[in-house]
Amino acid sequence: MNRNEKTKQWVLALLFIFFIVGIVSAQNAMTNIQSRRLTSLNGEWRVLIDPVGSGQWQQVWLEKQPQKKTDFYEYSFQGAPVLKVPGDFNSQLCELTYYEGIVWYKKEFNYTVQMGRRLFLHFGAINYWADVYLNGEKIGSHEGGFTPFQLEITGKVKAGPNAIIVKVNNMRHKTGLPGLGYDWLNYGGITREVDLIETGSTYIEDYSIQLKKGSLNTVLGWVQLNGNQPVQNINIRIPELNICYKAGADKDGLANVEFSSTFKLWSPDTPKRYEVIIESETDTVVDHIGFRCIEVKGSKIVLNGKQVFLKAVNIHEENPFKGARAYSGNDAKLLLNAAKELGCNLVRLAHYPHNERMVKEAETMGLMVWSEIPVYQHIEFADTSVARKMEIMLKGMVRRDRNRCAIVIWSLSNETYPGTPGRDKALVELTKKCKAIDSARLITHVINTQRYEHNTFHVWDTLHRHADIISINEYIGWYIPWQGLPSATKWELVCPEKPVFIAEFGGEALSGNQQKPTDEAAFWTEAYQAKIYTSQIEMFHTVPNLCGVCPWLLFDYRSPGRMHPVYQKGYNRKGLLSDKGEKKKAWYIMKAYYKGDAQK
Ligand code: GCB
Repeated sequence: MNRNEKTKQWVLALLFIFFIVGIVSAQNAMTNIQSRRLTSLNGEWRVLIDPVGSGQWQQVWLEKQPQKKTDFYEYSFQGAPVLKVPGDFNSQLCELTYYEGIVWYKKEFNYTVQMGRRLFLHFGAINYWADVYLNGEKIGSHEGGFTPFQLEITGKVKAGPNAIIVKVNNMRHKTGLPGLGYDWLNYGGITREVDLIETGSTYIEDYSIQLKKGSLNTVLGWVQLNGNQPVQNINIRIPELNICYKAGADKDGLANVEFSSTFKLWSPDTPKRYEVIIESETDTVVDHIGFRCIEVKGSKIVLNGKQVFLKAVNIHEENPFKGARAYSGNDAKLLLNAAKELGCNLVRLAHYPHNERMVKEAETMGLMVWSEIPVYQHIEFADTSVARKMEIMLKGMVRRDRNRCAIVIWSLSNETYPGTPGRDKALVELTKKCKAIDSARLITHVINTQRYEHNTFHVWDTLHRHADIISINEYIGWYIPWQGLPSATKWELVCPEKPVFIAEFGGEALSGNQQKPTDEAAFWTEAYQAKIYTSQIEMFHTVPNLCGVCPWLLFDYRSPGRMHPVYQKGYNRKGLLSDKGEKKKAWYIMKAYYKGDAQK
């Protein structure tokens, strides 16, 4: 290798390191922030809309002010429009409806940190890239639209007003997660809460308190401290059960936890949670934790020792009535109440980790949760940065919700293609990593590449071998016509011993549309959609080891690629409910199936 080539390699290596550092420069967020000392920075933030990226060279984070009479700057937050945080920007200003680009956000705050205390700036989620500045200095960046991150700002806050400026960019990218193409509105902005969190010099960063895999009475977990006093006594108290478990954190701040008790187990019928108090010598965190055991035994899914059939529904993180990204407790109740009314016991939160309230509310209401990372369709698996991003997003998702017993399934990919270079290697590695950080939940990959010929499904993708459940998306009756009697469908499975979950099926209908003819797809009638559902239900009886089904989806939702001017108007109309909450015929069919016909 000549000198020039060597130099080139070094430059490339350095660029790669800078890139990776760019992705991870924000810190892992502490778990359970609701139990911390919080100061909310939600509310109105000033914004500059920057479609051509000129804020970067103008260095808007410096907020330069004219000094001389001849000075001027072509930006200013003074007099700038305001947007609500949390909230996507697309639904707040008409001119941003389909915007994908840069918006600069600014918020001022006053805060006094006592000596010896620490201060963190915590973002619930920003879609998609974020560069964060405090008082003119860049303090970190983050990539990924659906997981929380924090930045430590101890020692950086001054007396009087402090200014946070965030460059938010929701532009799609080939090596992003998701990548370039996806079937939902790319809501950008500071979409979840922003908080200042004050802690002592050593705080409880994270903990895992869940039943050991396969056990109904033994908790196996750990507590992780962060700070200059790692060696501490730890107590885990569950007052209702008279439990006071004592452990010791080691020089790395890690304490192992193992204790047994007789728990009233969490399930959809009895969503019991206990107050759990995690105490170190310098910090206390309170959580409400449920205990349950989820397993695959043979070809069955077993919850707390009993077989369970997953009566599920797909949900996007959108408030249908507002046409906006969902984030609040009320948004969560609206979506989850509808799932309950349908008769569900599980919600598939597609296609990215939804906000924390959604998961907590589901847990309170007695809904199992399927949580997933945005590894969706066309992903550049061969790009080394992508594997790293998948891992970061997986860890972010698990870290935030590992104590949420409602979550029974981690889904690591949706509709990826076996021919894509690097796919198998990347996803098999990811599966191993997921098992290593959480062995007590089920893992799946959703696949739609099965062949459907001569009324037979050939489910052949070998990625299924790495999953606990075979999850299949199929749109027979909509994208692909039936090839015979649904009740005579045949199956050939790559792993015939595993449970099979139909993770998506359905078709579109415009609510209220009773137009004729009702037997042609191109008229978007409720009758046509209803027929798909009755046929699918007939077909379900033919699926070997069927462990559950999950219609696509609960409500019609915004998807700019759906541009039929009469029937779609920018909406994916596969909802059982319209975006106004009207029940389509298919809703009643699915509800009746869940009430009676579905396996118990
Ligand atoms: C799928 C995708 C889902 C789409 C749906 C559809 O297979 O997983 O995100 O929106 O099909 O409506 O076509």
